[in-house]
Amino acid sequence: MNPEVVTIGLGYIGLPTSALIASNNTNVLGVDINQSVVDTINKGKIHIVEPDLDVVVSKAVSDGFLKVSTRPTAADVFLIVVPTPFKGNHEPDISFVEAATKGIIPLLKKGDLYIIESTSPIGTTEKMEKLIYTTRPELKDEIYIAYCPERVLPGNVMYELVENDRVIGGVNQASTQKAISFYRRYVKGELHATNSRTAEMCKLVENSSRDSQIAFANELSLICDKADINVWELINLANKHPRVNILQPGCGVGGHCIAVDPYFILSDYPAESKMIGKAREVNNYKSFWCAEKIQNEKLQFELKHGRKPKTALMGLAFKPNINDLRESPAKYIAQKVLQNSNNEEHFIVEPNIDSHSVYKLTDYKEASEKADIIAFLVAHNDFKELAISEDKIILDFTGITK
Ligand code: SAJ
Repeated sequence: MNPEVVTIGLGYIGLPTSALIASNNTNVLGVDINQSVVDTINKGKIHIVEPDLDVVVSKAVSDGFLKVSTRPTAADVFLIVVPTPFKGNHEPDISFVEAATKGIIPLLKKGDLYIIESTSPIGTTEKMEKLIYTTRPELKDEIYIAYCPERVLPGNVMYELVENDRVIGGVNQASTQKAISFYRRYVKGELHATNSRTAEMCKLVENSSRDSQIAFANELSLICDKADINVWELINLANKHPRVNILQPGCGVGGHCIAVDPYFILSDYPAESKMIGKAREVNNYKSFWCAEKIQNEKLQFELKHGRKPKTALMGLAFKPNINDLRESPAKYIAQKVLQNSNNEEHFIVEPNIDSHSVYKLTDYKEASEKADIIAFLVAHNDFKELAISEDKIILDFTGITK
């Protein structure tokens, strides 16, 4: 018997989505090109770190509602949840969406629903519609095609998949309504109808908006450093205004969404995307600036003490309390500092992972005791409980010691 739903891509979003749908007693076939991912999930296990996901996957697999394979089969609903990275020049790469679509085109039949969830440049859904109907002209207007972006926060995915509102844009009204009735079975949040282009842009805008807001905070941190003002105190005070809500500066913006999605607008609309582009520049520059700051502090120490300092680099993850290092500014800073090092000692700390293929990791307490300079790159909760002796030089890029 064919599954009702086929999901293509079993990563950070595809696997939780497949598991959620299957846990509602819907037969799901999850598809991934990576055989080891398929083998892991078929054993009821998971290959990513996300709270509560293991339990839901293991139950859905043992109940028989979630099966996984490297090949799709016919189904009634197809969800495309593959990555859309960018190429070297920051241009979006939709080749995975295209390949996934090509893989299911021969399986499509009248009445099927095809949905893209992958973050995509504007017009991708229409492009895939064209691809489908060029290959299978007899299906023209006989299937439903829509775009529905995910907007879940890593670390809280299983809750947000159900509770968040969703934006759903079909290539026509019938497609929008068909997709809405599908998501209504699994999502408690409101489902907002629109067209596919607006839905695509909405996802890009959400993350670009956050990027711009963080850039504002990061810019303030640079100004405050020169003006000898504590930026954390400043933001806290400014936020006492009823209509001001400034975010927190950090050592840059990382992850695979906020640091990536703005380029999807920028590369298609370069002349118009002035602020969006500037925000990316400011956030990237902040990481470079942090690395320089550490470098300078090391030189000052050597001049003053006549010996090279020991430096602790606290955190490698792209944000607090996770083990995900993708596009991590902290990792970039560590890399830069080590590249410029002249055989002095560094302690690389990341309490959320056991080991790293490049860096030798040091326990955070040991590192903070042994180091002369302690640079906080990520505000992990573990670091908050550290009792740091007064003779240490602290570079706090995260506000953790504020
Ligand atoms: N950051 C700051 N200062 C802040 C907040 C965040 O420097 O005040 C930094 C973080 O340290 C991190 C980066 O920004 O390096 C991104 O972290 P995040 O927690 O803001 O977001 P992500 O990347 O984990 O998830 C985002 C979310 N989008 C928005 O909040 C608009 C999530 O809802 C999306 O689903 C996700 O991107 C995605 O998949 O697109």
